[in-house]
Amino acid sequence: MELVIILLGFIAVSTANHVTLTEEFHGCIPTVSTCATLQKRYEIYCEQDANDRPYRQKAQEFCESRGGTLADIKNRAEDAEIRKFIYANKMDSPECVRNFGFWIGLQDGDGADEGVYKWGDGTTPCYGNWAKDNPNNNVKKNATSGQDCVQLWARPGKGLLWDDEYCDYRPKGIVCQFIDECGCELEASV
Ligand SMILES: *[C@@H]1O[C@H](CO)[C@@H](O)[C@H](O)[C@H]1NC(C)=O
Ligand SMILES: [Ca+2]
Ligand SMILES: [Ca+2]
Repeated sequence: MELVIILLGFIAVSTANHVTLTEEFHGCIPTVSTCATLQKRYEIYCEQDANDRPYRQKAQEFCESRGGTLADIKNRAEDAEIRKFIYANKMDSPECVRNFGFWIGLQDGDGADEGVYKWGDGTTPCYGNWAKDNPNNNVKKNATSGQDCVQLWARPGKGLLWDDEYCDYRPKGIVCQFIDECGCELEASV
């Protein structure tokens, strides 16, 4: 019951602030589509509720509740489009993201998987746009896991470049994606 209340509160806060954008999906070698008109649509949300923990997991569940996932940014065009929308709608401001970031669908693991980054669909990134000195797996606030969840970094001067962040330390904005599969499937090329 508690969970339902928190989630509804989150939706009520967030829908007022969200922006939708649509673009053609270009995929990322070696992932190709069998369908020429596959569409990827994004929804970008201001900061989640401070009670919405664990933050990164709740962000993914929020996107899933809308029929999507956290965004996989597979190439420069998608990355640029998302940044352009955030800036055009002033969503990089503290009024939208007091904690200076937006969750995307990239994570690494711990132990042997430290530094092994995967998108939500299980693919390894073939495009990256990391902020200077990142990913750095900072362990100051979490000695066990360090930083395993990637954000678009909205701190002034960081340019929405990618930064690995603690998964459950600060609430963030959310970039969801929705793929219209138009009756076809993604296939891996040789
Ligand atoms: C450290 O991060 C892990 C994985 O996100 C989490 O399960 C754990 O609770 C965190 N520990 C602290 C002290 O925040
Ligand atoms: Ca890490
Ligand atoms: Ca970092």
